[in-house]
Amino acid sequence: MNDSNKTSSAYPKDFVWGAAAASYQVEGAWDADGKGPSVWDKFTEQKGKIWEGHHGRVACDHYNRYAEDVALMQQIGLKAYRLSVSWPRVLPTGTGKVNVKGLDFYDRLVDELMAASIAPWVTLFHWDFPYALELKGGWLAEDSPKWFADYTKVVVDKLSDRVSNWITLNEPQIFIGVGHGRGDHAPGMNLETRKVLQAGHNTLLAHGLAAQTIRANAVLQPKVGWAPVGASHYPHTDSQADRDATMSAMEAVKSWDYWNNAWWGDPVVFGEYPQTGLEAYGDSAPKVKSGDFAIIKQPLDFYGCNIYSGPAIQAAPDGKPVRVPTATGAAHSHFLWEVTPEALYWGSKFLAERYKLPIVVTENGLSGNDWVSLDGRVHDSHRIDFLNRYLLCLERAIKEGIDIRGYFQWSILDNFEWGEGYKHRFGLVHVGYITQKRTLKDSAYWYRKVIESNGASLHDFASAHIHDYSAPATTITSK
Ligand code: GCO
Repeated sequence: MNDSNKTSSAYPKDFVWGAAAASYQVEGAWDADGKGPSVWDKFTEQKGKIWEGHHGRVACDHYNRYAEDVALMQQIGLKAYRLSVSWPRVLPTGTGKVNVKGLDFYDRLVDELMAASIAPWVTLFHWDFPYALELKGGWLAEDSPKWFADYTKVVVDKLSDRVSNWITLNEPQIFIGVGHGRGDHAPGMNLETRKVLQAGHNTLLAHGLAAQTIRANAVLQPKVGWAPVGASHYPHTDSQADRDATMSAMEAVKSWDYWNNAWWGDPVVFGEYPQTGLEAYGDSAPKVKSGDFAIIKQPLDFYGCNIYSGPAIQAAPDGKPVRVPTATGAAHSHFLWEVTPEALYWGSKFLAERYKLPIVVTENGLSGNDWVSLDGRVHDSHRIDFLNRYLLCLERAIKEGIDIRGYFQWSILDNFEWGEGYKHRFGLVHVGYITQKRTLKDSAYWYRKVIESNGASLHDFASAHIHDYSAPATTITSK
């Protein structure tokens, strides 16, 4: 069944169709023009930490090629570009003297985006913490929230006459949980839960102070949000029991990890840690000073979410959520993340219902092993199908009245994927890391049509069998 020639979609007329990247992953110029080292510059120097010993010293050389990259964004027809600012490029030692040349790079980048009618969405922290401050305790230091607020003011003073969309932190679940708990992200710590959660508490204070700083100093009326990555799931069947179990799985806080929604989102929106989390973490819960939650809980204009994949959930006989094993032969990315478009619908629905804020999908995309074919094109048909399915599920949320404001495809460029180095390609644009040659992938041309049609072209080849796609092998259904 096709409903091609559909001329409209449920996407709102002013929907923000964007793409994202992050400073350490694309900029390179790791020590150019006065930039100070970040914890990722240091972590990638350590043998065995990064696949094939890769690092971000050059990356996509976006620091020097930003004008060419913005021209490609314009060719794709992006309405917005989500960039992040490198804290140590702006403040080489994290506090004190501003590096004017470093700040000027972002000034030029924002001007280039404005000239291309692409709205700059600025993430203040996407993991490249100043190494000089790491030596002073990093996120464990009691002063870290203040350090972050002072850095925020430097960026807001420079860019807020043109930038009005601000994201404070990207994925505290990862830079705290994986960087300070598991240790396979920078700064590479393996701390006990109590210390990990204390560092996490400081990042929540940093978020709150940054939000206050933006609102107190921005020239243009700011819209402030953040970009966490929580657990996203979808129900194995449409039964009420499975739906309820799915929602409770997305609310849960597990004592053995930090990858959840509520531990991070509740303080920011409700001004308290969730009871489920306090029970799960017990004595390891952070010390909260009086007044902390008044700082952390700041009014937000949107709730960002990075959603890629999330397993199916079914209700056990007692109603408790049980993860459904991945079906044999299920589709997955190069990262081996299962392709689960329904998770984008259910994850957005859960967050919108819990936090009653407009939702912005701040990241979603597919890692592939793309290459330039003999015809000079990059035929990433899997990414096109992936994005089409996810965006149809996002449209379902919009149709049901969920206030979804925007979508940032991860990523505009193939880039440095943290511990995996350059193994995975997420870009709409292929980057030849030796030649730095850019090639628009087929998905870039496809995304341009989606943007031009405001989502209508998603229906050009949609199938009625979208949900068969994730049906476990044992229950092939035919509708
Ligand atoms: C993250 C980060 C991005 C990643 C992307 C793919 O979510 O881990 O925000 O920097 O590169 O999500 O993993």
